[in-house]
Amino acid sequence: FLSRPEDLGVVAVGFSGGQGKPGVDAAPTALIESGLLTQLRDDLGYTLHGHDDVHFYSDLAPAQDPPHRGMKNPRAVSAVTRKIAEQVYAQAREGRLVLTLGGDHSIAIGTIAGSAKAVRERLGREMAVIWVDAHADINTPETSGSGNVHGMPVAFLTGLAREEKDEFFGWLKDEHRISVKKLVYIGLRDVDAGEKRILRENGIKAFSMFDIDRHGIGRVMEMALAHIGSDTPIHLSFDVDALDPMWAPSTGTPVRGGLTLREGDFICEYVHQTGSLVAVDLVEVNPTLAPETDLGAHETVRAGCSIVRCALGESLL
Ligand code: 5AB
Ligand code: MN
Ligand code: MN
Ligand code: MN
Repeated sequence: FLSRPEDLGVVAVGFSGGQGKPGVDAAPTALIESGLLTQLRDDLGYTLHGHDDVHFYSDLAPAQDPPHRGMKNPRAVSAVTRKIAEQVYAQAREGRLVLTLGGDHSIAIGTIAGSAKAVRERLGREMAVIWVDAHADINTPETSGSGNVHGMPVAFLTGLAREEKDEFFGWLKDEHRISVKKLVYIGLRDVDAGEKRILRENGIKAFSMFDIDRHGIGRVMEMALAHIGSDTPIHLSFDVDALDPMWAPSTGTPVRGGLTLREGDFICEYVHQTGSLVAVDLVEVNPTLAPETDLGAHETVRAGCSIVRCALGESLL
């Protein structure tokens, strides 16, 4: 699906407004300083575009941002994700694979909106999304207990949550949205009661940790891809908290009993191998949250780099 598969558009997003803990905005710099982009260029042979700065979007922060429908920082998250959608779209419409380094998971409102629009325009196709996460991130503003938008991106992207006003995600149009039929979850283990109802009522395909233990990750990936259908462009949105805290402790909402690093890498390798990947997000690395020692932060950044390299084809022979 890519006209320039050797070209990689990079969007580095230092944004944390979709949740309450500072530090997740420092992730792109930490990932880049640990050598990720150099490896993608020198070892994997990509030509990089748009990687010169990490964007903090401070000019988009409104003076006042009181809650709306219970959402925290709604204007800031809406304005920043709108800008990210433009940045991702600008890379994707060139036929490049797009890598976004977050940032909290609210940024996927922008990354998926931008790539879905570009895929529709370039290929006349609907894109699929593989969402790898401990959480389903499909709360509507009304079902959310926290008001944190990083727990809502999938609701906005599928149209299950909607808003009229541009300043509260009203800028999201049909061209940006994805179908619930083309969405697959992997790694779920901490899903809110309201979210379980949404998944059930909409028949959304989800592979929980239980399914991974039962079938093994190889069989789960076969089933996930069979659900999406072969020959469908794929956007992979990888929340580092899908990994067990043993591998990725430095994240805002860790949940025990997760994927091994090897299982996470396998998911990415498998998706890369389909040849259908059009965009990848890596989100929720928070290098300032280091349980016990800074070793935790270092390990989490290392795990994040491994996930991205595997998604971009490192381990294929
Ligand atoms: B993450 C929770 N469901 O809505 C909520 O890390 C957690 O992007 C959301 O997956 C976790 O606040 C969001 C309780
Ligand atoms: Mn999560
Ligand atoms: Mn998430
Ligand atoms: Mn390749």
